[in-house]
Amino acid sequence: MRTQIAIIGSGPAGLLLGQLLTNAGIDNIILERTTKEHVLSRIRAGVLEEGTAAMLDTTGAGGRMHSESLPHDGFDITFDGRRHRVDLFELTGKRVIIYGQTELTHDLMDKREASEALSVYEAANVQPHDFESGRPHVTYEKDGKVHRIDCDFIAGCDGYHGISRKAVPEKAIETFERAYPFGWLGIIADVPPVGDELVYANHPRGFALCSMRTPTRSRYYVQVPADEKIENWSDERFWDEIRRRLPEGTAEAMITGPSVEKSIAPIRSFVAEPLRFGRLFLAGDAGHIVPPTGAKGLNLAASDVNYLFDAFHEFYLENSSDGIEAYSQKALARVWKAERFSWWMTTTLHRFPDQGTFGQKIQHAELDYLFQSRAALTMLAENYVGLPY
Ligand code: RFL
Ligand code: PHB
Repeated sequence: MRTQIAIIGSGPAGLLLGQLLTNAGIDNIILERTTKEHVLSRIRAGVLEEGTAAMLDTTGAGGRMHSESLPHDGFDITFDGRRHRVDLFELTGKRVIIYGQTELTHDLMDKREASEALSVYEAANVQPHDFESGRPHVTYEKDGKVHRIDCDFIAGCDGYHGISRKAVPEKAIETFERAYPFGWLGIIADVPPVGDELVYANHPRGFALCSMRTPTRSRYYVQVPADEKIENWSDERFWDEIRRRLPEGTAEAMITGPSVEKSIAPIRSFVAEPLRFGRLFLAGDAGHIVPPTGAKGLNLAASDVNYLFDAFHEFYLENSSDGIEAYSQKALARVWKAERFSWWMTTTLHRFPDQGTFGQKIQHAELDYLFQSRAALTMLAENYVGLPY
């Protein structure tokens, strides 16, 4: 088989890239390790930047997002028993959009099926080859046979645990990492959200977040130790804990119910440099991870894809390699700013075991300052709604 771009991974990065390429008449094949149902069963991001939503629109898959998403003009931060609003729209003229990653992925998969571009699910042992040469190819196994796809370029959109980054020789790649001493225990419940907007809580017992998917489906998180076991968390314990971390009025307004999903996500910051190795490109979680506190992971996958699609478009339709040469540098410049913001949100809102009383006082002063200074609050707001591409 031959294609122009072989895409590894059918998450948001791979699907967005695939659809933009297909719409531009650039041939591509997506290879996905698991099944469509498995990809859709993963509960992840909920907050889209306007730029990400605009990209979904550009692919032609934005219809359902327009009718079902919830635009948010702001969110709240609570500390010291008080609730403070961050008015994103007033501070930046922009809002964010609540639309689950599952829904976005679903819409892109439907669009891809309608366009008849090829996606191979349950492709085992996917392996990129010869990407440092002019003749890259990818092999995979399916139904007991080894298949080979010859291509011009390989897009590694296979997430943090994927094969693309691992296929790069160690001496060609540098990685930067920070692991945090906590995880997020998250649940989904079919109950109305506690309010119209998200609530991020800094509390002596640890961080908590009240989010949502729809007016009848809530998403809640609490900070737990990194080695915490999910079996220790009954629904009752979860609801009891999150209520304790919220101001009285908010806790009282919370409607509880049985969880339909419950899991613990590790929290880390990670960047690989560069993001291009000859004819192999990394995009999305394959190249970088952010802690979810700033809601940036999926949005960064989208901005990488924006640069990468432009690069391929320039190559095939304008006969120029400039975009390809510049991809890594352009994408990393935006990635590092989102890394900084996500690290800052995480540091400001979580309890750290080794923080001590000095650290707590500094954190408190930081939050106090934030709500006394329009400049400080604007810094938060313009990062949260998304920096320009
Ligand atoms: P994905 O979604 O991990 O998709 C990668 C795909 O590649 C496949 N794959 C392979 N395929 C073939 N061969 C291999 N060897 C393969 N190895 C892996 C996988 O099966 C998968 O289908 O990466 P992508 O596309 O880069 O998308 C990134 C986002 O998923 C991620 O950044 C976000 O979910 C992060 N995130 C959030 N981001 C936001 O922008 N806003 C949020 O509100 C937000 N909340 C979150 C989050 C992530 C969370 N978790 C669980 C880590 C909340 C949480 C709890
Ligand atoms: C979510 O709804 O899953 C969510 C929202 C905001 C975040 C992280 C996750 O910062």
